[in-house]
Amino acid sequence: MSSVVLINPPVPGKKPALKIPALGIAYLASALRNENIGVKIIDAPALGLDLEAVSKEVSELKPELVGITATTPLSNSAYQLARLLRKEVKWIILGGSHASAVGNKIFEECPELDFGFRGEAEEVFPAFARKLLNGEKNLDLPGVIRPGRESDPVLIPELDRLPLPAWDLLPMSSYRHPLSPGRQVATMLTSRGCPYQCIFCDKSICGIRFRPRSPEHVLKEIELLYHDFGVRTIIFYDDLFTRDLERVKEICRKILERGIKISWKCEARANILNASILGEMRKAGCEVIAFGIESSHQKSLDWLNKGVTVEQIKEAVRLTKQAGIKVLGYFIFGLPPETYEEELQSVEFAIGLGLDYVQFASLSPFPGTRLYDLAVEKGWYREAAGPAPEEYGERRPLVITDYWTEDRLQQILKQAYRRFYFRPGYLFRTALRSGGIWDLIKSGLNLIRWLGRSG
Ligand code: B12
Ligand code: SF4
Repeated sequence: MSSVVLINPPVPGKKPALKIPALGIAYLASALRNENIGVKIIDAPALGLDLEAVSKEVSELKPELVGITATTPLSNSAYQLARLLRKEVKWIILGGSHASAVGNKIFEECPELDFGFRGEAEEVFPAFARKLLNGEKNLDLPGVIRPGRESDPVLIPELDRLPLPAWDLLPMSSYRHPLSPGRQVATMLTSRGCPYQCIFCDKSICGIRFRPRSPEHVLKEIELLYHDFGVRTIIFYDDLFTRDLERVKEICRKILERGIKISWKCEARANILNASILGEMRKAGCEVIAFGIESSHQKSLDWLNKGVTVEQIKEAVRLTKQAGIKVLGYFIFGLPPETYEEELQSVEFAIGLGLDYVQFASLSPFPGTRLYDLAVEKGWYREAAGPAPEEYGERRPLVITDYWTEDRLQQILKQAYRRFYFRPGYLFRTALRSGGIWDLIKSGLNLIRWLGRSG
């Protein structure tokens, strides 16, 4: 019997093309286990479980405490689960980016919850769970919220003191990433936090201070994944992997030195890279870098407070491609400073830059962002499945203005995807790269399905 079950709730809608580890609850499971608290993880999206199947599994495990993680788009799914489990579980706690962003509001949205948690929980949650299981009364620890009690999000200052995620409790063989078909994939965070202030970014969990793990601590995890779990592709989801280029260089050097043959992807900002580090990254297995390009118009980059210029984007993409690394560009549509025609110019810009992949998404004011406050103030805030990836849940916030109606957004996204991906030259190059037309049909369609739906 496990005292605690941690759940990544089901994603409603279609089968997700992307299945990646629920890293946050894997960290928590590891911390609980270090304190000898029995714990199991149910990663419902990875296992393809729906709400009923998760509820059945929980009934069999009979935990006293259930912890659910949720982003805002998944909060409805988490709430439905809490309702289903209410009768059979003694305590239910919600953590993750939604609870961190909205705090006490989660209890209005879902009275079935007993507690919530704001921020990073590896250090507090085991102590909290222990107190709860021991029947103690004073449970008001930092980050813990309950109806009527608010708390500030907790940030862990020193990441090297955290245990590695409990990889052995995750359904590793279920994970896959369309950019690496057929390979065992894992995700990692080698740092947390980012000092930039893009208006659409939710800082309520990782905060604005860049907190790196040391290269040695990072390598410990890479080696574990490589040797013990057969991982051959790692996706680094750090907010700002390239904040400290000396650290990146050291990580690359150690990967090579230890003979680890992995391919990896990271996210980067266009104003930070240079040719020399890109060369080191390529040698160490970096295959794809994703840049938040957002728009080809400087007025929009400024409006989004990106802190990047169009010239820097062009240069970063040129250098990355020159280093032999593929480029994925994220773009945002439905930007109030832009017209439909200007957004089409961003698509031509993406084509002109020779991007290998793009993801186009609608502008979304998530709680916890400056954009959210602005959207509420201007009356632009709407919640809808809308022109958004249905696999990301039904609670997607949108910016809807007199000009950027849902229909117009829908139309631009469709047109943009068609224009970028269904070019004969692009399809031909992708077919060559993926080993021929049949491989493209097998793996490439999955890729296009993912690119067309996420972001
Ligand atoms: C990796 C990632 C993804 C992956 C998801 C992988 C997965 N299976 O989880 C992919 C690419 C699919 C993705 C998609 C999306 N993402 Co995303 N993503 C991230 C990213 C970069 C890292 C998440 C992560 O692994 N963090 C590391 C772990 C350690 O943190 P954690 O999961 O939050 O868990 C900690 C705490 O939250 C807490 N905790 C978590 N769960 C629980 C549960 C309990 C019981 C307790 C006590 C504590 C607790 O303790 C954990 C350990 O410290 C974050 C940014 C960030 N810095 O967190 C954005 C982020 C979570 N994503 C975000 C968004 C908006 C999206 C999308 C809508 C895409 C988009 N931009 O339009 C979709 C929605 C997906 C969905 N279904 O929810 C926002 C969420 C904002 C919000 N208010 O919800 C974030 C915060 C980005 C941002 N800064 O704005 N994402
Ligand atoms: S979007 Fe990226 S660069 Fe901008 S603030 Fe968030 S993490 Fe930092």
